[in-house]
Amino acid sequence: MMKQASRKSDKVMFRNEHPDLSHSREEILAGLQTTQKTVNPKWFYDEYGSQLFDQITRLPEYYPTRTEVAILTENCEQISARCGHGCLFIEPGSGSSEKVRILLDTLQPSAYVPMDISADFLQSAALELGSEYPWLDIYAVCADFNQGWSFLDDLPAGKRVVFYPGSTIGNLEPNLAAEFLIRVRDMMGENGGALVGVDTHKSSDRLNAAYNDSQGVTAEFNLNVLRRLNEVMDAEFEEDSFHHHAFYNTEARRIEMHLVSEREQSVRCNGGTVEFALGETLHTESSYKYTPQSFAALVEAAGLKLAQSWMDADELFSVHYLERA
Ligand code: SAH
Ligand code: AVI
Repeated sequence: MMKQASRKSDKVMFRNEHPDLSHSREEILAGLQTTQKTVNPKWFYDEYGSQLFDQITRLPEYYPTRTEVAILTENCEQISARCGHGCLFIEPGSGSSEKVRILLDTLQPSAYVPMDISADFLQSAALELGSEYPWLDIYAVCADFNQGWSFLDDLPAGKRVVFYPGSTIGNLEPNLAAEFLIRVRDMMGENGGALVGVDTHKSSDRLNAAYNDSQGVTAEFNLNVLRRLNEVMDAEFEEDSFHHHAFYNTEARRIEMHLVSEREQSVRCNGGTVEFALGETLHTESSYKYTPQSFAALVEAAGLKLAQSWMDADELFSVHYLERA
């Protein structure tokens, strides 16, 4: 049984390990003080941000979710056999836990561990999943997946498999993605694995459209960071003083999302001020795209190997099963 966990039902447990406010403030302030101002994309996700992301997944331009869902659906038997029936299935950045539903009946894990920074959204998603799958043990953990995963020590023993779909790995800078994979490798032990969804490098047109949707949902998602900064940093960012800008940086092979300052402004933040020149940007997210080869190189640098990979016919998205090298 998990320490400090609150029991939401017989089968659904919830544990809150959200980083404390002073730590969060220091981290955000450091990003606002660099030459290219940046904020970690985890700050998109409160209840509203998580809902906006769910809307993004259903947009006609946003191909990654429906492509990955098709890959998981078509290869469910093979993927479940790779992961191993009865494994402990851990999903960092689980969001609405939609994709795990594709695998659950076939995989029959010993337990499912959704892990997310968005506390309330995680809790409702876990309860809903629990009501749909009454046989499933769910240990929901609100935590930053870039920090320690020591809570896993309190969970049932057995093969551990990390499920990291959605190309969330693409939101980590490559050096941090390698560190993340090293943590996964350490955590999975000798016989564990990881099932990772990765968006592929492709035409700029397709990528630019996916991050500049015609309904403006991605723009709203991007601007939600300002609302989060206002709450967490006691700041006064004005939404209509910034606009959404996203583009594929072909050289770096990443989508960059920025908020562009529409004027010269001095924004009250954390008891001080943050200065923006006209046109200066706050870099809110990168979304790296990989070829199977460049992803294999990343994985190998972390002491892992691609044991099996699946792609759709148009090679828009890839899913990889990783094991220790
Ligand atoms: N796995 C789901 C959701 C992906 S969206 C899918 O494939 O559809 C990315 C998710 O990661 C969001 O739910 C967000 O809240 C969460 N997230 C982002 N950064 C995080 C961090 N540092 N720690 C924990 N969760 C994070
Ligand atoms: C969660 N993550 C993989 C999404 C992505 O595509 O990088 C977040 C997102 N940002 C804008 N649209 C979707």
